[in-house]
Amino acid sequence: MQIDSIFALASAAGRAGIQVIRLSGPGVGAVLTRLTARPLPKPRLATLARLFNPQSGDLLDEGLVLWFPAPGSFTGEDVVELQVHGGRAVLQAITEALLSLGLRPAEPGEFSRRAFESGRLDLTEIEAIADLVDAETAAQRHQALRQMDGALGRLYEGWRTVLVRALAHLEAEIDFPEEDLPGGLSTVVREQIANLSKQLSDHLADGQRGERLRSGITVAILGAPNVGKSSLLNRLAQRDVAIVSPIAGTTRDIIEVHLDLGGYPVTLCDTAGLRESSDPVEVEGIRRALARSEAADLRLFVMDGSNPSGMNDVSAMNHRSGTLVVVNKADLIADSGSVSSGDTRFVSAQTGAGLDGLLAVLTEEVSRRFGLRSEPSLTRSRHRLALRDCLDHLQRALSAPLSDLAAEDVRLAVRALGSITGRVDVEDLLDVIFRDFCIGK
Ligand SMILES: Nc1nc2c(ncn2[C@@H]2O[C@H](COP(=O)(O)OP(=O)(O)OP(=O)(O)O)[C@@H](O)[C@H]2O)c(=O)[nH]1
Ligand SMILES: [Mg+2]
Repeated sequence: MQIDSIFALASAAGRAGIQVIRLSGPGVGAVLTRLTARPLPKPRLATLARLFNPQSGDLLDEGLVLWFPAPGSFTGEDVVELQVHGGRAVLQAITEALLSLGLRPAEPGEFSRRAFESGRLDLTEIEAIADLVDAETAAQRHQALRQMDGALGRLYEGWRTVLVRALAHLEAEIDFPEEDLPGGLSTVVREQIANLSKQLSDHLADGQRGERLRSGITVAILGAPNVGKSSLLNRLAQRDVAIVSPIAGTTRDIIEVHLDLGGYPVTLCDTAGLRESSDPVEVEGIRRALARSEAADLRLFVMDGSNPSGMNDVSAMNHRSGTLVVVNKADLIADSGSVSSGDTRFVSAQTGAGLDGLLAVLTEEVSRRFGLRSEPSLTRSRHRLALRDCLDHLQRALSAPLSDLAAEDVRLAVRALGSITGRVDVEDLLDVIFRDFCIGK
């Protein structure tokens, strides 16, 4: 099969000091010699060169060129990187030259796909590159880097190896049965499968921390009308996002702001005040508030400290996991009794008192629930589905009445695990994964 050579802008488009154009495929070495009108430079060393249009001889730009001969490149193919001046005219001129030399523009994700197909990277590592590019906070960056380093892939490959071994054992037993063994699984294989099932279940019961860290953690602010929820949101966001007024029932829609909370990506949601109402718009707002609070990872239940009558429902809320109680308007309370303790924080959205403490507690809670652990976490629902599938087959293997049936289930379990790193026939999966990549990656 003839493999085309491709190219794409690898850096962001627009005016910049430098832009990087990446070329990959069997023809790119020849293309570089034509562009520079010089022999190939030393591999992997930045070399200053002038680039010409080989047809017209027109000078395109002057820049650094890098030559990565296969297989020591990102894609595993011959790769060339042109570091030229940023800007449209340069890009346009070089694009025309590359097209005239027979290269074609890369499809989204095509460089990464080639890296996978040449065995340079497994799927979890490639997904990690996408996550790193999308990372907005430090914790997201750390998680992506760890996965890119292959930690998650190694964990799953390790499990797959254990299963492949168990399968070999099982098949040997089927081919060479011992007279005195009863049907079903031998003790050794049964133990191996049961052990692995336990590890898989533990890994799956992780509170979705890896996925949450990737996509963002939701914190809902809720409470009765007029207690200062919107004021608190504005304070925490450090801008005037939500309307604040002394009229109870001001907020109707859910208002979201994105924060970097100590390195964690957090979406903070202000909601309508909770109360009995006959106004249909307010009723809908309250319905939305409750739904969002249900779906949120954490809740800030806000109360008005200057109005003790509204403090009744605290005990109910306080016992709900993932809920911090915030007593607002501390500036209106006489000093005694307004001491933050445990999950109850006294603050004033008006003066800002107590907010640092609230932020610290919130960050600590987010970090405890969603921070990186020593073992890698799964980061995508694609992984979760494959692991569940694997676990189902293992459970079925354990209860199979005949070893042949058990073996078939173990084979399917191996396949499910392999689909995470791409160690099986996953052609249909690939399209889904690479489709979301941007061009040049
Ligand atoms: N003294 C004092 N007043 C506050 C404080 N926080 C909010 N307020 C006032 O309380 C009133 C209600 O504030 P909002 O932030 O609109 O309250 P809310 O909970 O969003 O109200 P709804 O949207 O109606 O549910 C406004 O007049 C605010 O200025 C505070 O810490 N101290
Ligand atoms: Mg409000």
